[in-house]
Amino acid sequence: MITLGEYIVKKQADYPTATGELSSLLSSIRLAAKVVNREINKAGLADIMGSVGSSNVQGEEQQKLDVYANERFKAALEARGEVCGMASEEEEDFVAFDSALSAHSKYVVLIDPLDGSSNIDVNVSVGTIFSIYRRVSEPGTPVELNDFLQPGHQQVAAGYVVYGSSTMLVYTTGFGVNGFTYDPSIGCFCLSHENMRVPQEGKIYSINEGNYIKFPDGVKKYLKYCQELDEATHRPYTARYIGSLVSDFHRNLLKGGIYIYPSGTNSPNGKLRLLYECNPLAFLVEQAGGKASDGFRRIMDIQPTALHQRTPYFVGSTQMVERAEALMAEYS
Ligand code: AHM
Ligand code: MG
Repeated sequence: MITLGEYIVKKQADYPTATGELSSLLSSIRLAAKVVNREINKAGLADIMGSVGSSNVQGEEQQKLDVYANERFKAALEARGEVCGMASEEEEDFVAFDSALSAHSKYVVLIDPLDGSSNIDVNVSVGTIFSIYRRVSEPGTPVELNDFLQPGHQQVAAGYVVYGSSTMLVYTTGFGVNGFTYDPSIGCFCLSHENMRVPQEGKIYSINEGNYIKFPDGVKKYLKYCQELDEATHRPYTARYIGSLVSDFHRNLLKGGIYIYPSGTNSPNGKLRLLYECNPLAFLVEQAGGKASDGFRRIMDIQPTALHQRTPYFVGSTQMVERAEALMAEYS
């Protein structure tokens, strides 16, 4: 059995020039994930469910656990000084860590501390999504907005934690994707899914079909394709939508499938955030052999212009995403 801590150290040893900063940063995320996991497991018992009565920068109601997870990850990232700043879905501006140690760090972290948090009250899986970049400004100077507005292909590492029927941490540093399942009896994440690969073709499609009337024609055509009868291609496909991105993504990564959050008539860029949700999962899916697109172009090639920017999102098995893109090109 290999624990996540051992795995991080082992991988660092493969790179003699590595300074250990990234390893230490990943260890901080691992620690915060355990603390957040403990709280989520208690939801329903302690007074930690429900809303705090305030909204985040996107005007969405903040749940108590959103705020808690944001504070825990922020504290863990700041404590050891391996990160010079953090941007979070829950905060309007990026946060600069200004201790002497932090200011000289070369990494920034972008995070959705608790994705799908509206599902907590009903005991459905939620997740944390994180993304790590090397800063572009000079270490030692204050961190800048430009350090956070980098295209996804510049990511150094990315991952997610899914707090589900078991809790898992899945991450990549650009050399494949590995998954670790949390064993609460020993308090460790243990390597359970080595070198994860997403099937090129799948049978699951995940989309909030209640919004059908608002979808672009290309998406409507793709949904029709998914629902047609054709034995050779195993259609009709199966619809699965948890409404918790990390869980939907995780299932499709393991089984093969496509997740779509398209534009809508009132939301030209869809709902999901490029920096906190789409880019990190795009890095993971590409590392696993899959694809992530906004319907027309590679997600990780989009140059961000704002911290909380949204984008339509098509992610999963390569052949499924490519078919959806072809229909988008033809009809949308
Ligand atoms: P959140 O970051 O506010 O939790 O929103 C993101 C979530 C995703 O987890 C999920 O896939 C999506 O919103 C569901 O949206 P909808 O309810 O519109 O289908
Ligand atoms: Mg989210």
